[in-house]
Amino acid sequence: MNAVFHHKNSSPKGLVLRISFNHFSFLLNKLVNEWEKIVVFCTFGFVEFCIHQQHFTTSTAMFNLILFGPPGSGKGTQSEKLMARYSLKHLSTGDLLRSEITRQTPLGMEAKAIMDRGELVPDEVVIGMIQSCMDQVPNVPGFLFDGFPRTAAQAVALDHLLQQKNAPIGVMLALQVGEEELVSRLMKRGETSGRSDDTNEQVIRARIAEYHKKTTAVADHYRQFNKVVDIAGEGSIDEIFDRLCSEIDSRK
Ligand code: B4P
Repeated sequence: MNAVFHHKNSSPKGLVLRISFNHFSFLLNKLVNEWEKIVVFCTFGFVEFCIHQQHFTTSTAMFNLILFGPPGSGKGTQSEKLMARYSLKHLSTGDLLRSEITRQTPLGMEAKAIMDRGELVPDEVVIGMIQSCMDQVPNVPGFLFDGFPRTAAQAVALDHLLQQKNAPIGVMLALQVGEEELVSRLMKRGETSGRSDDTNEQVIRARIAEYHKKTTAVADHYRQFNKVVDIAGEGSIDEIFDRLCSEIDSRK
């Protein structure tokens, strides 16, 4: 500022011009110094904009649906009926993992130990399985994701996979069922299913706790795009199916 006061043009008008010029140079200098931060900021902004655009752009080619809910909420049961009605390609990570277990693959053996503790299989394993299944069926009317995504990282990965197809998630239907009802359904299924993760009440409760800890974040992710619809998941299987269908029909 000293330079301003000792400058030969020290009339009030000159002073104002000088101060403005100095202020402008200061800002320009700061801008040049901080250009790297600005480029990074703009890049992140652009990526975020693209993800938001993806969620608000409706594709006429595909309809993708996530059936969401805690273990035992009826995702598998309702998926069977939904894929029959809407000809969607059903992708269940639970079924894919159980098929690996049955075939006794190394992945299946590793997954079984994790599933028997009621924990989630690592993200990279399930994301890889889903990606390879999606690649195998390029021309389908849409996907019905059952039990996937189950973590925030899986949701972001799914968004990326669907972005490549220019076909975002149409809706997430979230089945709401009370904890005691979930435990009772899974214990009952355990009597006949042969599923080792259904026979022990402690494991079932651990799965429900894992859902609250890691999986509810997935609904928060899609809620920001206004894509989540809660569905009452107690009642007869057909009643719940009708509730699901009326939500889908209002969006297709
Ligand atoms: P999943 O196979 O996804 O199965 P689930 O959550 O146990 O059951 P679902 O909700 O499909 O219930 P269902 O219709 O069968 O997961 C199993 C395990 O795999 C996980 O714990 C995890 O370890 C692993 N896993 C899967 N996906 C993963 C991922 N993305 N990331 C990491 N790990 C993953 O219904 C249950 C029972 O209720 C059935 O017996 C059914 O007959 C009954 N039922 C259904 N609807 C009913 C109704 N309306 N009234 C009464 N009973 C009903």
